[in-house]
Amino acid sequence: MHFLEQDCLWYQKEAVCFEEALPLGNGKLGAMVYGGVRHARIGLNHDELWTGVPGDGLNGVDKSAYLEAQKLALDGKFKEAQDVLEAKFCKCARVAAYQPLGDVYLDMRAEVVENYRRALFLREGLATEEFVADGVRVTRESLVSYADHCLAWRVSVSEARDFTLSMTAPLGTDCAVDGNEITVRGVAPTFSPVQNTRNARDTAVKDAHGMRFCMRCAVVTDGECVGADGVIAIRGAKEIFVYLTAETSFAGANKHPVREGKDECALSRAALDAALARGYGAIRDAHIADVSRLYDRVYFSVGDGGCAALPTDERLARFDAGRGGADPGLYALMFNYGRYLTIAGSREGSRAMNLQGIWNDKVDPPWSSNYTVNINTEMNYYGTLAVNLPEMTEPLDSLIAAIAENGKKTAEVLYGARGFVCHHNSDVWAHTVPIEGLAVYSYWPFGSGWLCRHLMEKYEYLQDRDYLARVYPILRDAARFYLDILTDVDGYRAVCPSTSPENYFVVGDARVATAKSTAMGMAIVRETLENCARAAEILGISDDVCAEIEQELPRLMPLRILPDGRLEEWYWGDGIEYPEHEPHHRHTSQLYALHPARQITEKTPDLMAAARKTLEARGDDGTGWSLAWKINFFARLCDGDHALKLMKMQLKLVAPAAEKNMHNGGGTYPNLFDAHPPFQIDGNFGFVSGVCEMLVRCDGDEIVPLPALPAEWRNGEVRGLRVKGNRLVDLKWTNGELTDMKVYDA
Ligand code: FUC
Repeated sequence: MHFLEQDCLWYQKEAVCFEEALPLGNGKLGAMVYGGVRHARIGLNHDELWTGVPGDGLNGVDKSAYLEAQKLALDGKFKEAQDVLEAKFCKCARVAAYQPLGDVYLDMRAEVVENYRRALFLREGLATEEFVADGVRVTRESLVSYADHCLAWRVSVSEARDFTLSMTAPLGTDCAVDGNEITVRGVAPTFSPVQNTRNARDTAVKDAHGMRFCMRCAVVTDGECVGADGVIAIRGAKEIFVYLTAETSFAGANKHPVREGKDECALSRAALDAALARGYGAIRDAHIADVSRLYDRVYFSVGDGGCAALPTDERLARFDAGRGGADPGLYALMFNYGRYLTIAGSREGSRAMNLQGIWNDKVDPPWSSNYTVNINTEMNYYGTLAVNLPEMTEPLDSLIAAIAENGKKTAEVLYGARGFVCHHNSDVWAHTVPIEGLAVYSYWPFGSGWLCRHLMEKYEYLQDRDYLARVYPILRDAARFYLDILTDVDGYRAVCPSTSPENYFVVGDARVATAKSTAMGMAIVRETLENCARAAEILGISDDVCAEIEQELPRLMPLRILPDGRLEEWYWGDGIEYPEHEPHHRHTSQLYALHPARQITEKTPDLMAAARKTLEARGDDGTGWSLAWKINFFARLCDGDHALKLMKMQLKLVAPAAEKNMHNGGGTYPNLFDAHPPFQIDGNFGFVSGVCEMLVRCDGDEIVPLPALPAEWRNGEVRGLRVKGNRLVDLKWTNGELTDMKVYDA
């Protein structure tokens, strides 16, 4: 195996836990390759396998609670407003949980194992293993193909050996072995097992009335296959090919997975037959062509430290120990890994990536491995357009479309408003209601607005008018909702009450989240209205919503600077400045206007200074995604050195066995997955976006090269970054100075 410093992860040991295993995927089917000699394991996921069934989840909540809370907040009774919301509004259904599909194992006997190597080749999308077991040389290679809808696994041995193939599934109800094939069928529960309850699995399996799945694998070998006792015994094989397909009954966010479900058994059968007919070589060739075509669109390097010969976990440990300067290739590797994860996790026709992308081994995953849209889902796609993978945002478009549909009833019933709204959590059923819980996260009607910024941004990147025309009704409905709930607050128009995820201020001895208005809320409303107006202008549309927007925009509550120079997070309007409960909170929501929005720029120097002050007061520490967001903030502030400092913090090695406590600070696991902790994939993508933001800025027509180049990145090159206006940019720099810049049509 030839390891490359910037395009390859490799290890000298098999993975003993999820955070060491290596991810493969085609958007739908996800695989975690643990490797291993005696008991080789590949963990499996399907992006449609979630708990739950469709439903509005309203649980009888109506708009009276919101209106009552609004009145209280307008009277300065902030705690009382929160109490009302928590008693009567934040009472809707909780979201569904993303589920694991199962595992496939290949066992062999081995006494003495030598020269074990395990790797992931990003450019090819291949996971490999090689070792010598009792003098026999074994090589394995696995891939998950987009074109052929299957996982394919090849095992070659220098002398014939015996193996056993088996499959397990935590939600499995039925496992059938027939000759060279295993079929596992199962069904997900209709509710989400509660995180951290010991019997989550048992309860889940008892209520098996939800999404069905069927996974099948077939063995092709020069040896002999005997299927019996739930396993396939493979005798005297020098070569083994395993093909695996899986399908669920998911037929759409509003289709019941049982009554209106797809025929997962027939679909997985057809895919398996097709894979068997194609054969490994053809599947492999097409797969490499597919992945490398996407991967090769961008190249980035800030130098080669000659570290290819070091295993990735050792590289990370050395980097963390302060020798980062000697391994600049790790920045490129982390950037390339993020691009790889997008290619593996989000393809046309798949679901949008959730908190763990598509990779999850638990029936009770952290935060249900859901769509958390008060930053996390959006961060998953922060840099996708900039690294020129626009096709990979199609799953996000389709999630937004489903949310726009379901969020109409939520807007009407919970607010008496037109348009649509989504609160802070969603799932495969396009959940939009405020989940049962605390107002500090649950009462937050801004998810719809934040998601919709992607629609306008995608248009700006691609300049595709047809796309804009298609998504305009969604943008208009997002705007309509805010137009309807804006209310008079001290001479301005604001959303009252408002919260700022997920921080509190302190009133007396109470923690309170609900103020008259918030900086983030208003930044999202402003952006939504402006985007809708601009889209209408581009499309030559002039409707009632455009007229209302024109009237409301000048009256929106502005951003404010506090006496100490920071940006105000909450607006109370009663002359008191309430202290923050957690001054170093991981969310820095008040800076939404700086990033991802572009309301705070060089054109607003006072707000730029306030943003910097805010960041200084927040401090650098944070969870994985929090560090990644701060990289992007400092890039927008043109402070490359500070952005790099945060990158180094993000590249801190987090041991998988360490307590998964978010207050320990974020970092990176041995498999380079972002550590919130626990594993949460948003930080991987926030890192990618951070690199792009540091290297090129494009607000309107003007392209600014290297707006936040850190001093340490003295020499470097980037090719193929996409910017607005459907253009690509190549840059080269030496001694910190730009030496070459090319801008060309995409
Ligand atoms: C929000 C964040 C947490 C975590 C969770 C999934 O609640 O505050 O840090 O990212 O979402």
